[in-house]
Amino acid sequence: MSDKLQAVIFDLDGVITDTAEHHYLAWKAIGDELNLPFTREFNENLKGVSRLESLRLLLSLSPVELNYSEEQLNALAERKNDLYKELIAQIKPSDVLPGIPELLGKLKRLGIKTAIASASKNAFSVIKNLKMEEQFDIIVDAAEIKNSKPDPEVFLAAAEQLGVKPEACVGIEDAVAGVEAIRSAHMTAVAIGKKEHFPHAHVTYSCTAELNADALIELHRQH
Ligand code: B16
Ligand code: MG
Repeated sequence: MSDKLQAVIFDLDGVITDTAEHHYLAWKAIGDELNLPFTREFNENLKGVSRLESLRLLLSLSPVELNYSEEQLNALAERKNDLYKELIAQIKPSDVLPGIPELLGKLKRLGIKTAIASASKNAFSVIKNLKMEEQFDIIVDAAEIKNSKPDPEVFLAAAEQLGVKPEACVGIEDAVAGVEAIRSAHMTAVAIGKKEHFPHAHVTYSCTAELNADALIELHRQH
């Protein structure tokens, strides 16, 4: 049996709010400009992955070899980010995903700590627009993380900053790379999305409304 559950570590985009959709729309605009066959299915590979790595994946869809200079690549990534920032400027408190406020409230009452472990350098802006700055014990600064998901670094940093052992944590993710990161961090992994995308998750829920503190405690106890 594992240690008692002490912390729940949340991914941001696609778990706390639907910014996964905003990332998709911004990349889709860049893909359309470059005439790349970018689909929602392919977008699953970009979730949780850093901005430049996402661009590299997008460009890999080209049937011909693209020889962009580093400067051109940075300009494309910056343009995607400008589009994304325009979209997230509209985010408001009611955009928090169903079930999240109730889950955070229950975890607080139970004395279970919470953190955000996002790959996004825009995470603080999103949390600010949601007016959720006070609701998490820790928000890891993505700018301080050297190795992006699937590397466990951001989840391990969250546990360390909370002062808990990784084994005492549950991680919640909507990305394949994110679930791998949680597993590599030796945490209990909860996925949000389609079951077939997440063979390595300990449990997969179709949406955040299905999250429940008692079920997370029980799941963690079993792993
Ligand atoms: P940015 P998460 C990730 O956030 C997104 O899933 C991914 O699509 C994005 O490329 C990455 O953040 C970097 O974001 O360009 O804003 O720095 O899911 O880990 O919260
Ligand atoms: Mg995500």
